[in-house]
Amino acid sequence: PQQPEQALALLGAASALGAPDPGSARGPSALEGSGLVASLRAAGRTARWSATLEPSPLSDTAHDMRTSLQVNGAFATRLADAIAGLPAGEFPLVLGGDHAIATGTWRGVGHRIGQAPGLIWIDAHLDSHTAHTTHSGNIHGMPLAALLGEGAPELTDLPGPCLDPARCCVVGARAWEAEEHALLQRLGVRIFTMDEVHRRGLHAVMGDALAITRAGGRGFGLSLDLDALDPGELPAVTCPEPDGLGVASLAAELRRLRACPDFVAMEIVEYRPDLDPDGLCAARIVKLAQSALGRETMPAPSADPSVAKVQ
Ligand code: NNH
Ligand code: MN
Ligand code: MN
Ligand code: MN
Repeated sequence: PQQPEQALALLGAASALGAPDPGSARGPSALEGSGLVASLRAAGRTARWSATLEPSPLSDTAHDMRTSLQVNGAFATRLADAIAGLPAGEFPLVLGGDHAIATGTWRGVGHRIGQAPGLIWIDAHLDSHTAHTTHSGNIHGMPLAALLGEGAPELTDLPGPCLDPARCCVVGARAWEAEEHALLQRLGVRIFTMDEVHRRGLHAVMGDALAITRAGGRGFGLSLDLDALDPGELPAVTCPEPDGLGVASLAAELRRLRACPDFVAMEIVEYRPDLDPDGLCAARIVKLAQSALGRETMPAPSADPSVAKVQ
């Protein structure tokens, strides 16, 4: 099982530099405020909020593509360095921010474990545009391509290895443009669409996703874009897409990650607290994090007051 003695190191990545709306930059502070650390402790884990990275104040003057690539690449580099620099025994849980931060997260994780991790990318979208194919101009539509070494050098010249397409997959996809789909097909990245989830069930699909990304046992991670979930249950995201995953069914599948000793890092992105006035989405996000990262078996009641205190 996932080493329960491994402490969780939560790392905020407060950047919305890749998105069309600034709202996701407040994601880390909102999740911190909603008790994410305490909830993970209540689920049996040692956890600490290690830091929150903020973009340089000069960054929001980004208007043209070159500047956008530069400021997003600079932020991703700082994030990769921060992850690579975490103490060896800790498990990084990165909280976005928009999905462009993933460009830094997984290079930093690769640097940390000394090889490219496998990666499950749960998302309504494919995030595999380059600066040449993007329709929107938004960098959060590009991070998976960048992690695979495709696209502008600002997003690919980072510390740590690029991902191996044979050990990556996308789960929950239902909205994409032709060019990014063609890129993933050419590279051989397995795409589990929502249609396939409906046809085969999420359990079977996640079983395949785990087999692909865990092949070789060299470590794998999960990048969870919250827009993969159905907007009926999780509307507080920048790009909601109808017909998504249910919170309860995804939570049930994420519990399988607890049993994986080679699960090395997780990130959760695209939360928009400005669209979540009552905190309902935040509570669902906490539940998803607890499902993936909670201790496999709850510890027996203990006389130790520091353990008894957490509920
Ligand atoms: N494919 C679209 C674009 O490139 C949407 C990307 N938006 C996301 N990705 N939220 O996960 O702009
Ligand atoms: Mn995404
Ligand atoms: Mn998405
Ligand atoms: Mn459907």
